[in-house]
Amino acid sequence: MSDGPDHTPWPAELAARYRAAGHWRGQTFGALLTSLAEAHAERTAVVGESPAGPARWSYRSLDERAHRLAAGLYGLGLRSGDRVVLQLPNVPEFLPVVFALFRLGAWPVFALPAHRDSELCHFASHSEAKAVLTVGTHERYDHAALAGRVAERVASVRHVIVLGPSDGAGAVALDELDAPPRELPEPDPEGVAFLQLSGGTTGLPKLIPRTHDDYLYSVRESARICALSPESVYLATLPVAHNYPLSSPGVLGALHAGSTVVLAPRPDADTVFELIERERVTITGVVPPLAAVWVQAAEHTRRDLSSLRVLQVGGAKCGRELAERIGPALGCSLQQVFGMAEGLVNYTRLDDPDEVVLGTQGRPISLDDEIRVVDPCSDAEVAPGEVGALLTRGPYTIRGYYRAGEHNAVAFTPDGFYRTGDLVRRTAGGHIEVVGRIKEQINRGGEKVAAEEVENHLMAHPGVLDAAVVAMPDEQLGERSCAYVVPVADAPTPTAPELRRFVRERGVAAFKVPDRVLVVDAFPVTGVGKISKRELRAAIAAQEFSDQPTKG
Ligand code: AMP
Ligand code: DBH
Repeated sequence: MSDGPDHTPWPAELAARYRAAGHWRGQTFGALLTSLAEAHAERTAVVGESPAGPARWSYRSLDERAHRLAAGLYGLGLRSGDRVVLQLPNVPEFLPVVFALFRLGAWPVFALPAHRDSELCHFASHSEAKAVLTVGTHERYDHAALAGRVAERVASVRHVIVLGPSDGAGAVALDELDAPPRELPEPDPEGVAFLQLSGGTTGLPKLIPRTHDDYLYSVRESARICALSPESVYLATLPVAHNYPLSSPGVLGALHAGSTVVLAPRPDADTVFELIERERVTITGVVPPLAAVWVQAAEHTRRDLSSLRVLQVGGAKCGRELAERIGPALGCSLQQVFGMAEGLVNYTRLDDPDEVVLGTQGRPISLDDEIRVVDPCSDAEVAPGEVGALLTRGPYTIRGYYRAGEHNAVAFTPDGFYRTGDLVRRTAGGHIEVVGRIKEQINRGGEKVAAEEVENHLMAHPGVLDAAVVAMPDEQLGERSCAYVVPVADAPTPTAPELRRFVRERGVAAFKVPDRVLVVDAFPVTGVGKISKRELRAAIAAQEFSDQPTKG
């Protein structure tokens, strides 16, 4: 699994073209923050709730914090190229921490707050991380203890760094990593800046190496496409380490434009509407199920939402009906976003006609984003307007996952196109409509679940002979996961609640625990004897379930 290079560079000829076109400008994220602090010194950069209380930091203060923290992390022993698993919720410290790591040239690995032992151990061991940087307790979960277990199990991890109170022995308090700024060598702008996560389709989530140059290009263009300015206020509603709220345009796009970033500690309508009113938020991004909840809540709210100009919806398909309700209910424009941590991001533009905004997932950021819509079997391009698998290549789409040679051979075409696994149709105007997918993944309201990862957890149970996880349609989340399980013949047959508990207790993010488990005698098979997931999906879609997915 640790075969393959850390980073697969673009071919020299294309890299030269991206530089000549001005896409790649040779600027690092650290240098960007330095220039932002000069341009917007006392303007508010970030607003949020830190464990220490409310925070409101200027660009100058953010810059100073990042410098001092970089020096503190250096003092601890972290160096350029070291990997650091980062698990922070939506706290203001997220920003100085990532910029400190960028300045140091250490690579954050962007874990989500929902990740547990299984995922964090994988990120740490696969990246041979030197440190885990986390929060003490968040949403009543002890993240410091989780990080401690990772440090025990993964030999490369030498430091656990904790934001806020924790009683973890041996952990370093983030607050103590405050040192006078020091000169640090400037990282290579064409080198890796961080490892982002893929929702994945196979066993375990893949790590995605993104460079300063490529990511900064997508961030700069995203800020322009979303019309961000120093007057804008961007609210990070989703977990900020995710590629979407990080970069599309996300907190980085907002800072790039000199806007104010507000971090929502929770995405519920009460919390968010209060923040929109108080901070005069102009733009935020959500997943479709959250948009649906807000649309309903907006009917009764007494909060003043009039500052909101744009609601972005992405991460999963926004249906036409929901799309049509957003403008009238929230008094703002809808922007659809179809992106992926591997690179390509599509937006509907703010001046697109209604047909495009309501009925498509937008078009790519860049004219240099190459798009192919192909027959999944032959890779031959389909006729214009027909449905096919989306392949893409371009100035901010990776050429290979981190240390994943074998997987790269199937995830990319020989000429370097990334196989997104999405089924799309391209309109005559060049807009993309997502119509489905060929990858074995469940998109649970924007949270991606790799079928194989969950199948592996289920098959670790002694009573399970075989498992197949498929998506089932769901009114609220778009999809939920359904696990079909064939029990071992001569052992007690495990029950559905038992198997769900078993998966949860193996230490996985809660959204990966199968929503429904069905124990069956055998799987339907295809002509060549493979499990027919198509038939399993059809079976679950045809059934009417009056009962709710089991909880607990
Ligand atoms: P990841 O590769 O884990 O970053 O997940 C990206 C995937 O999320 C895409 O390949 C799509 O399958 C899905 N996705 C993201 N945005 C949208 C959208 N607006 N509509 C439909 N699917 C989306
Ligand atoms: O789902 C995603 O991964 C996603 C959605 C919208 C994304 O990575 C992005 C925008 O950048």
